[in-house]
Order: sequence, then C-alpha cells, then structure tokens
Amino acid sequence: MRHSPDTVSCVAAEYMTQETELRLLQAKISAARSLAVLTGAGISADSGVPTFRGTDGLWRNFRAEDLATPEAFERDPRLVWEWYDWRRQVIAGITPNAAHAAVVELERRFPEFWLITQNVDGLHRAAGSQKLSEIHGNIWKVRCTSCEAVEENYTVPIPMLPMCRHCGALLRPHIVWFGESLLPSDLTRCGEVLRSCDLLLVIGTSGVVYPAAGFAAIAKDAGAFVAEINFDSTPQSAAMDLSLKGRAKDVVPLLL
Ligand code: BJW
Ligand code: ZN
Repeated sequence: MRHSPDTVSCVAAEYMTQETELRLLQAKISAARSLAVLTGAGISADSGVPTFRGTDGLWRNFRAEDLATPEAFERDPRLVWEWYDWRRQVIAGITPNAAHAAVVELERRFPEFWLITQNVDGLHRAAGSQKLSEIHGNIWKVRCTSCEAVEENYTVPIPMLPMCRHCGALLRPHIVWFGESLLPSDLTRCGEVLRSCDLLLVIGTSGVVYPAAGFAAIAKDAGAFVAEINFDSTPQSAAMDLSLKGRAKDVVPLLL
C-alpha cells in the first residue's frame, strides 16, 4: 500500500507524540509517591478474555446489559447461569499476561499502591496482586439468594442450577449487577485511594459504567495526574492528562 506524504507525516507525528508521552509517563511514575491503578476488561483481553463492548462481547446475541441484572436472573436464572458458566469455562483455561505481571511489579515498587479492578476474572490475583479491590465481585465466588452465604466455587461446568449447601436455596454469582450497589467498604476504600494518589493509571476500560467511570475525575479533581492506556479512544480520553494507545500487554511493561 502506498501512503501520501501527508499520511506518512501524520503517522510519524503520532509515533513521536506516543514516544514523548511514554517518556513523560515514565517520568511521572518515577516521581510519584502514591500510585493507583484502575483496570477494565482490556487488560484481560490480551489473555483471551472477551471484553464487554468489543466485537467479541456478545454471547448468544445477548449484551452484558441484558444478562447482568437482578431482573434477568429473576426472569431466567438458568440463562444467566449458562452465561456465567460459559465465561467460567473460558477463564479457567486462561493465564495472566505481561500487563497483569507489570501491575504486580508496580505494587512491589510503590509503598503506597492500590489496584481497583472492574474485572471479575480473578487474573490480577492469579498474577500476584494483593493490594486490590475487585469492585464488581469475582466470578469464582457464589452467594446464596436466601441466607447470603458467600463461598468460593471453582466447579467447571457448574451444576445447573447450583443450590446452597447450607439452606438449599438458589445460588447466584457473587457479582455486582446493573442497578445493584457496590460494597460500601469498596466505595470507601476507592474514595480514599483516588483522593490521596498522585498518579492514576486507567488501563483497558471504556469508562462508561458508573461508579468506576467517575473515578478518573475524582482523582483529577483531587490533584492527581491521570493517564489512560487503551487500545482505542474512550469517552474519557479528552479529559485525561495523557493517553497512550496500544495493547495493555505491550504498553504497561514499558512503564517499569
Ligand atoms: C484494550 C485492549 C487491549 C480492548 N489493551 N485496551 C450514573 C450515570 C448513569 C448511569 C449510572 C450512574 N450510576 C449508576 C448507573 C447505572 C449503572 C451504569 O453505569 N450504567 C451505564 C451503562 C450507564 N451502574 C450500576 O448499576 C452500578 N451500580 C451502581 O452504581 O449502584 C448505585 C446506582 C444504581 C442505579 C442507579 C444509580 C446508582 C453497578 C455496575 C455493575 C457493572 N457490572 C458489569 C457486569 C457484571 C460483571 C460481570 O459479570 O463480569 O461489569 S457491566 C460490565 O461493564 C462489567 C465491567 O466490569 C464493566 C466495565 O466494562 P469495561 O471493563 O470498561 O469493558 P468494556 O468492554 O466496556 O471496555 C473494554 C475497553 O478495553 C475498551 O475501551 C477497549 O478499547 C479496551 N481494550 N482490548 C488495552 N488489548
Ligand atoms: Zn443459603
């Protein structure tokens, strides 16, 4: 393919900008005292976990908004469990990637560090992250719809329908669905972290689901430098201090 001189200079300018922005972010990381990281499905996409709003985000033509609600579960618990069972089977065969590992290394380097993840796949923990809040829950935990007992459950495939071994009632995924509140303890912790960090890295999230979609603004209002790492532009890109375009597995390790 032949490029016009204009296209070539645009590509070159974009490359130069990315290079400069990478250097700037590396300098910000070196100078930072307190680091916070917010991650979304994009960081796990490089391991093979489907994102929610990408081309791979549909399951049997349903969107997350159709299935990840208490109403959908009440209407058809089997359908919702089948979706989670499929996702559990996909995730069971997947391992963390270089971006998850780089986040673990950042945790090791910063005495003041906190990871906020929207991901329920458990890959950050599997990589070794310890200082983290899984604000939307964890796909390997189940909760009783009656006695509310929460337990780890790694059975794949999960029996349909799974029932509570304490009281016999229906189990549900221990996940925060649309219209449900996040744990107050997680919200408190996130607020503290976002208001006290001096650098926030926002990795692989479309930034459209609240409350996490408001986290960058909270950190920025409190004086933090906020940088986005994403394969694509997001509705939040314009409000960032810096945006690095690329795959998380390629870009995040460059920050070390
Ligand atoms: C790469 C890449 C690569 C790809 N490298 N990058 C205020 C205003 C409007 C609405 C609300 C509001 N407050 C609350 C709401 C309602 C609702 C909401 O936000 N709705 C929006 C859709 C508008 N929020 C809630 O209901 C929340 N509860 C709540 O706030 O309670 C109080 C309340 C309730 C109701 C009204 C008011 C207050 C709960 C939200 C729970 C979300 N749960 C889900 C599904 C369940 C979890 C599961 O089963 O997995 O969590 S939704 C789904 O989206 C999932 C994700 O965690 C979440 C975020 O998605 P994410 O991670 O950003 O993924 P994608 O696919 O969207 O984006 C991937 C990105 O990666 C893209 O940008 C790619 O470019 C990029 N990428 N490959 C780097 N290799
Ligand atoms: Zn029970």
